[in-house]
Amino acid sequence: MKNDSISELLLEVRTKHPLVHNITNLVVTNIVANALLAIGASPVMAYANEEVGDVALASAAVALNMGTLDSRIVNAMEITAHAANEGQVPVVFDPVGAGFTPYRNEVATKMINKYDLAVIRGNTAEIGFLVGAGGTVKGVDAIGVGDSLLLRMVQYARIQHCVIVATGETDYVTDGRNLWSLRNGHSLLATITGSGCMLTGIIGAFVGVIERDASLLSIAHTCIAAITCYNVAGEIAAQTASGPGTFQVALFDALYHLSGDTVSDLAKVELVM
Ligand code: ATP
Ligand code: TZP
Ligand code: MG
Ligand code: MG
Repeated sequence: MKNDSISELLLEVRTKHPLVHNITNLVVTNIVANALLAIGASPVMAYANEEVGDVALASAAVALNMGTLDSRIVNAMEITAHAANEGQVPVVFDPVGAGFTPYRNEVATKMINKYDLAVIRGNTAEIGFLVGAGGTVKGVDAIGVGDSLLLRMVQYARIQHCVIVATGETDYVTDGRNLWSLRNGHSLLATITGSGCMLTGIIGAFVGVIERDASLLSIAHTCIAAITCYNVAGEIAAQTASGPGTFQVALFDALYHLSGDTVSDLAKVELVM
């Protein structure tokens, strides 16, 4: 993947202002909307069963996040995913806390098996659990990574026909054939809640500006662009932050002012296999 395509995709987000329908969690709703606005997208948070199908169909992409589940939200996620699939609107799924409780595992498995998901984005432990590679989930945080994660991720993406993103200090992206490692970001991202949830929304914004029938390779490139923009913004924010509080504020500013050229210069993307 060429670094200049990262800045082209960022420019597309800033000029098209894609509408991203988020069903996200109670902890992060506001910051996900603000992160999307800062990067140039247009967020809408909508949960009512009566309208989610219409909202999904009017959107450029849908981002579904399992952070604070209940049966009403699961129902809304199902109606949304069904409508999005019918309308060829790409769905990004964040299996927050998969591996932590049987309920989360059941919902994640159902969403993955029943609907076409363009991208599944979780931390390494959540993805490790889903792909059968182990890893330990403590609430919504990763504390251990299984050895076989990378190979199993690739196999799982091929079987499910989707792109899988596993984040952490190093992020991994696969389209089921290729595997990339991404080494941008900053440890302060792990000190604020919602850093993964904001990234999931931003991946939605980027996937929302490419063609609806894009190949998995092209969706994977788009995820790499989104993650690299976000993580370079994290690096820039860390330069002025004195801790998690100032870091979160600086992250919005960095997303807003982010230069495509800077991202291209600082990108650390490698094809692993
Ligand atoms: P968790 O629930 O464990 O916080 P998450 O869903 O928030 O997981 P993370 O894996 O923390 O997701 O990733 C969120 C973002 O933070 C990603 O962009 C990732 O690259 C970045 N990130 C997380 N930890 C680090 C780190 N130690 N160094 C650099 N970047 C990091
Ligand atoms: N509890 C349920 S959802 C949530 C918490 C703390 C936020 C998780 O956000 P992230 O981005 O996965 O760290
Ligand atoms: Mg986090
Ligand atoms: Mg998460």
